[in-house]
Amino acid sequence: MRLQSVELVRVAMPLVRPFRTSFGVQEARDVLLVHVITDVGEGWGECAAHAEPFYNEEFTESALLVLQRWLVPAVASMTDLRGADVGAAMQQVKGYRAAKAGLEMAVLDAELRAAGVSLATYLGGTREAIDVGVSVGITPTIDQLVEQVAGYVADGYQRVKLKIMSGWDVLPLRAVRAAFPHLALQVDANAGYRADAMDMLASLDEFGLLMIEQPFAPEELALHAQLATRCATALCLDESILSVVHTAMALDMGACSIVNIKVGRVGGLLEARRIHDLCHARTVPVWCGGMLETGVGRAANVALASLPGFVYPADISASERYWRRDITESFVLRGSTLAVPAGAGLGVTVDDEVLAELGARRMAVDLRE
Ligand code: OSB
Ligand code: MG
Repeated sequence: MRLQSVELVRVAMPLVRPFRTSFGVQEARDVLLVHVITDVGEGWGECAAHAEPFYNEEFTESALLVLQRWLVPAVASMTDLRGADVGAAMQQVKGYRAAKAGLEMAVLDAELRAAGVSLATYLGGTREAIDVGVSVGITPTIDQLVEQVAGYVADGYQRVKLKIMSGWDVLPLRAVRAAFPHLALQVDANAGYRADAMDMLASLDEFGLLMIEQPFAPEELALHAQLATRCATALCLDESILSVVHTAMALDMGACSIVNIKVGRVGGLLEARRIHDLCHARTVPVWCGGMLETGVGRAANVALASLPGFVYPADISASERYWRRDITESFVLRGSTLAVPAGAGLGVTVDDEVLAELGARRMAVDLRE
């Protein structure tokens, strides 16, 4: 296989409701898609970066530039292109893992479509549907939070993740737990706390949470390990986990006992699978995180989450939880699950008309270095 042309598609997609976390509020996503045309057909990928560098260092514009200037030319120079080799070809570029993930995804999609193999099958998926939950942002009032959670529970979601931050932790949790005594509940701090929150975080044991996700800064592995010895609730890392090496380090240090795997944070589907494999071999449970993806990235996430080591519900909700209209077929909730696409590649089709209606900008990339 070889690349014939690459198009980067940038589209502003308003969220159905604003999403507030400890690092800020998002009202729309600055979506970047990678569209490759190869000698065997086309493929699509999604770069999960957001408009601002608030979740991590990467942001959409930076990813766009790095793709144009270095990543696409590196992959375009490969004459015997295979998705499995894309990661190594991009190794010279440090970081920009969401950009790399988007390009690798597009090449894999093209390769697997041509071969007639679904991404889930290629990755080693073992389920036809995956358990999912919903990640609920910080709301103006506790009443509004309880109301939102009630709406998602009515939709069918059986697991809810609440975003927490300093000033929005024990009280909102107490209210949601009182309203839903048996709901599978977990929290995510997006690295918003410092060491002085240790006692409060340990006290969250009273709420019977599935896990506490990323309370401290990404590099604070020792602090996470200290908290792990002080509370009964399992700790999960998100922002700290950038690769399989980071995963082994965090596990060896006792900084977490559960791992959130995100394709865009770790540089691609195949690194994500390596993290899954390491954790599976060590009997460490993993689950699939989300970055408010469109149907393209969602399809990849759902395929990944069909691997056997993904044992907690994924942060992959139905399309309607994010978008008034998705750019692919919608993912629809069935009970508290989503069906794994069975079609070749990602198994979804990008709707050019919807992209046009949304005012997408399509940019051809110069393939030469
Ligand atoms: O920390 O998991 C996170 C969204 C954007 C950035 C970071 C995170 C999230 C979510 C939403 O929690 C998950 C989703 O529904 O896509
Ligand atoms: Mg998180």
